[in-house]
Amino acid sequence: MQKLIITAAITGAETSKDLNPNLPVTPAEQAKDAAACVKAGASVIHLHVRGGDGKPSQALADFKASIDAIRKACKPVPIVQISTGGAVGEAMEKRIAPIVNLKPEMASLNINSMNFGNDIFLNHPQDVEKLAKHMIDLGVVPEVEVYDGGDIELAQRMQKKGLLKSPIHYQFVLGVPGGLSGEPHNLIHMIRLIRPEDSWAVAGVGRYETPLAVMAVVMGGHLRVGFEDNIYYHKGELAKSNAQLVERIVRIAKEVGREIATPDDVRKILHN
Ligand code: KMH
Ligand code: ZN
Repeated sequence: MQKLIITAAITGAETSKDLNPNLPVTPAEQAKDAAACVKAGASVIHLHVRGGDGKPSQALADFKASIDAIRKACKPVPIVQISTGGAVGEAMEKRIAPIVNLKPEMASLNINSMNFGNDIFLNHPQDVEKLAKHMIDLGVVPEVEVYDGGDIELAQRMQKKGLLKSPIHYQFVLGVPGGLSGEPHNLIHMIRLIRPEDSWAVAGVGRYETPLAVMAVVMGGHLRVGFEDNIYYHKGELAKSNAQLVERIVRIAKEVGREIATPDDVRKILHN
């Protein structure tokens, strides 16, 4: 099995301090939490940023402030994966701008539209194509966010058109109302749809986070934990930090003998 890539999705766009006061939103809070996640074993930080008002932002200055603070605080320096999903309703130009201007090592890429809770997450084919082309041209590694089986077939069609390089690295985001739920058989179904050369990670939303992460550990996949997807440590008990969630899955991985990837390991695994 490949070494385990642990991504910490520390902030997200749909969460707020009202739901969990420990949510990091300022660059300083994000840097402190990311440093603890990296120390615990996370190698990738999936990054959404907030503006001064605490609301989701795609502003370059906000991304730059958080990325600089995270890179300074973390040892070793993690892969900072910029979110191009942003918050639902965000204009595509603003979602593309951080890629073109900041040229991150890695970024998320959402390729399909869907109902997302009570909202619509719109990803027009022409916009997706534009974003995917920028990523190829700039050497930004895409993590293809997929929420249902049809998204995988769409990614394979994009690959045929030269919009995605092979192998594809997928994030199966399971449990969003509007996408596939996080039942174990759904993860198995998603894994069966991808090509043998491709790699996968899973992000279970809410109560699905830990069981799906454990499945990834033993099945040879990779995983994502963090407040973007889940704010609880146990049912009814808020997590104290993102690092607490990373620490738990690292303990489990070590118990079953799965080695943890460092950021440099991830660079070798994913930079093709
Ligand atoms: N906030 C969601 C609408 C991503 O980061 O690429 C989209 C999202 C996915 O979080
Ligand atoms: Zn995200």
